[in-house]
Amino acid sequence: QIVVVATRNMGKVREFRHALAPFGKEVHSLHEYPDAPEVVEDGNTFAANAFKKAKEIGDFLNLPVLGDDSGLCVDLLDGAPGIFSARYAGEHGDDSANNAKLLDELMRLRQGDDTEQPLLSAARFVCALALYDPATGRSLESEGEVEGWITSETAGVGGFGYDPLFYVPQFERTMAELSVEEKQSISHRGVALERLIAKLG
Ligand code: ITT
Repeated sequence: QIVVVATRNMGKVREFRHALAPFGKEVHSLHEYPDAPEVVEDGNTFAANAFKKAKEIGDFLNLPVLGDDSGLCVDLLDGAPGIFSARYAGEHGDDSANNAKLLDELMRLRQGDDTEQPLLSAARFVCALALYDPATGRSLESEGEVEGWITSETAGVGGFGYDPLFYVPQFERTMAELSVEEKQSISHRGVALERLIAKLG
């Protein structure tokens, strides 16, 4: 049975495939539907954008669709980049430019601090999910978060996005150093998906 996720982000797709395979679900992304429209992410919240992705693609395909809107909120940056995480450095989805900009901003703010503290700021990843069914016009929604720290140096090659800079205290490693299973067990997306599945009953 197929689950359509309204995303072009292969990092997200990999995680959904891994999480849903045990339920016998095959995950399709928008790479399988090249004619699907571009969804303009102009909502003010993760939840609003997740719903928009699910509804616009669900109505277009006439199939139930899962939308994921997620991002990184950094305390020292008053919650930025937040809903703008994918295009923080300008170009959409340029992970290494986004990471470089995040480090630049934090280093600038920390200038004058003479501590050798490698953890630059507390931060959290947030994920909002919406599962929209065009047959009923209804949607199920959930949200998940994970708390961590932005480190001064990238580490690890797993995951995607800001994972190499996001230090997870429970594991004493960055998100990019975790296996897919480990990441899923604590991540914003893993938590949000668990909550959505619980709502599905
Ligand atoms: P779609 O809209 O096609 O799903 P996107 O990458 O544009 O793909 P978002 O608008 O939700 O998706 O932006 C999410 C950004 O937040 C993503 O590009 C990463 O920079 C960051 N992000 C989200 N989840 C992450 C995770 O698990 N690990 C690292 N970074 C993450």
